[in-house]
Amino acid sequence: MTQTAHDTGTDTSNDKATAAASGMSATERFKTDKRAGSGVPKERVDLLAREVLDGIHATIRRHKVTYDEYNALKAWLIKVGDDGEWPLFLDVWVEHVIEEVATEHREGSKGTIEGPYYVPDAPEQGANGSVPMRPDEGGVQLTWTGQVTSTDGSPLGGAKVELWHADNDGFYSQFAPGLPEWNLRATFTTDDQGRFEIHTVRPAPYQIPTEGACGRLIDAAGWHAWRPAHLHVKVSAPGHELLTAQLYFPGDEHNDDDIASAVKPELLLAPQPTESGESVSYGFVLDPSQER
Ligand code: MBD
Ligand code: FE
Repeated sequence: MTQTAHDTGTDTSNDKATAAASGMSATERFKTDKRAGSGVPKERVDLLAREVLDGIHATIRRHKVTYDEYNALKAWLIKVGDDGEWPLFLDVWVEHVIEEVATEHREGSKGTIEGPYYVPDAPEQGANGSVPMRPDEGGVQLTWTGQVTSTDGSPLGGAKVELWHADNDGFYSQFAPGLPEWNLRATFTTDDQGRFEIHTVRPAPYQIPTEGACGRLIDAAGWHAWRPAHLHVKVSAPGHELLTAQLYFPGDEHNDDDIASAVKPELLLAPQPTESGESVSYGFVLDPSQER
């Protein structure tokens, strides 16, 4: 299951975690996932493809795009594929609007984008446990307690809280080589009061991989590659809509200029210092599934 630089054809001379391999690993992951969409109706493809092309044509006319610029675009699009960075590109610059549209009807907790580095079926840790980590895992210890409820206030026992996040160096297990398979990935199950208690470490601010095509775009446009430090979660319970979210830490300088546009004020944690690190309380309200 573990994706290594070697598996994905990326040339690295050692097995240490590198950012370059991560984009390519996300492509391999997506291809083996069951979620790749198919069967979009012809009418939708016609409408959407035509409107996107109309938008491109309008930009070309408005800004009198040259052959030099057209060829730079061609070369860059080829490079996105060669580098395996389509998932990274789409999740950083497009997914936030997909998520906005998909969840605008919700009354429960706000969510945000999934990003490219989710892996299903992380190890079960019960209602109260520690995320798998190395003995010398870097970062401040974080204790997170919370409750999962339905929009009517009833507690959701047996709800799943899947957590994944980068390590203190900004690397995700199974996407950067050299990390234990399930490092900083776990699944928690709420008790009969809907409660959970999670022990992990606080992740560091995160730079998306800059060695590939996305980095070239960022460079060429004079942007930056930073995302604020974040915890990823998926929260699910029978009869309820799946909530995909990320949680952020106050004071992070990139909360206001996340390259992936995925920060919302409702997703900010308020951690308190403790003797051994930090503790935080944050819970989730799930919307009942819509009847069809
Ligand atoms: C990430 O860790 C991430 O969360 C997103 C959205 C994009 C790239 C890397
Ligand atoms: Fe992330």
